[in-house]
Amino acid sequence: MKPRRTLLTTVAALAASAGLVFASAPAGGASPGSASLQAPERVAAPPEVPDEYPMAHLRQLQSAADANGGTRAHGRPGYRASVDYVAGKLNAAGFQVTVQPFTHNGAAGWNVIADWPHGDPNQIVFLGAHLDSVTAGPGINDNASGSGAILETALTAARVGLRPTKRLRFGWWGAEELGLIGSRYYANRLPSAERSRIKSYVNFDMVGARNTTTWGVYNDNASMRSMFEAYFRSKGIGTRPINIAGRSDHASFAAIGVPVSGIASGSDPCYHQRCDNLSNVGANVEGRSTNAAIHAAWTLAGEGGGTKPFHDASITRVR
Ligand code: DPN
Ligand code: ZN
Repeated sequence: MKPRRTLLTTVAALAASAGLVFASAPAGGASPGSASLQAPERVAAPPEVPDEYPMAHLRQLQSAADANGGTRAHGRPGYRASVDYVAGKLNAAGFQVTVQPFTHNGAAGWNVIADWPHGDPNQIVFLGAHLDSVTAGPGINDNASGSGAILETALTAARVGLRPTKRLRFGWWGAEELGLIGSRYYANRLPSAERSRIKSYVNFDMVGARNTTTWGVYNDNASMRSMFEAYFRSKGIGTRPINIAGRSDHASFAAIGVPVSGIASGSDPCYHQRCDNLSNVGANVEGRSTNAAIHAAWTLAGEGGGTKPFHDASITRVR
C-alpha cells in the first residue's frame, strides 16, 4: 500500500506541475484511481474539445429543420433527418447503434441508443438528451444543444480510443416534448437485470443558451452534483442547484431506480419559440457544456486511458 501511495502522489505531483486537473471521485463503484495505480502512464485529465466541434452538430440539426418546414418535432420529417444525422455519425465512429422505433399520436418516432463497446457491460454510465423540438421552431437550444454535446462526447471517446472501466451508453430520445414519451418507452422496456446495470444517467437538456454565466446542476444526486460543481469551479464558473423534477428525460430513469443528474444553461429567451435557432445559442456556452459532459463521462466511467495519443492533432486543450 505504501509504495503505491507514493507512486500515486508522484503521478499527481507530476500531473499538477504539468497543469493537468484530476477528475473527482466517481459516484460509485471502482475508482479510476485504482486503475491508474496499475497504469500510471495513462493518468490524464479528460480532453477538451474546441467549441466548434459540437457547434458543427447544431448547424446540421438547424439544417435538418430548415429543409423540413422549420421544425424537428415528433412526427415531422425534420425529426427523422435528425435521427439519421446522429445515427450516421455514431455508426461511422464505431458505436453499436440501435434505432428504436415507437409510435405516439399515430406517428412514428425513434430513440437512438449507442454503446461504446468497451468496458464492463455490467456497469453502464448513460448520457442522454432529447432529440425532438417543439413544432414552433427548430429547437436549437431545446435541444440540439444537449444532443450535440453528447454526440461530441461520444465521438471524442472514439477519437481518443477510450478504454473506460465501465461501459458508456448514449441515448437520444424522441417525443420528449410530448411528455417524455421516447425515454419512458425505452426505460420501461428494459429487462430488470439491465436496469440494475445502469449505474448513472446524466441528462443534457438546454445547455447552450447564449449569455449564460452560471450553470444549473440537477439536485437529484449528491455525488454527481459535486462532480459538476467541482468541474465548473475549476473553470472559474459558478453553479446553482436546479430541480427539473419530471420535466425532462432523467425522470424516466429515476422512475426505474437509476441515480440521475444533469446540467442546464441559463435563461432561454426563445424557449419553445420559432427564434430558438442557432443565434439563440452561444458557441462558448455549448463548448463549455460539451466539455462538462466529456468530464462527466470520463469521470463516471473510469477513465482507463485512451489507446491513441492524447494530444493528437484533433484534440486540443483550448482553455
Ligand atoms: N427543456 C424543457 C423541455 O423540454 O420542455 C425542460 C427543461 C426545463 C429542461 C428547464 C431543463 C431546464
Ligand atoms: Zn428540452
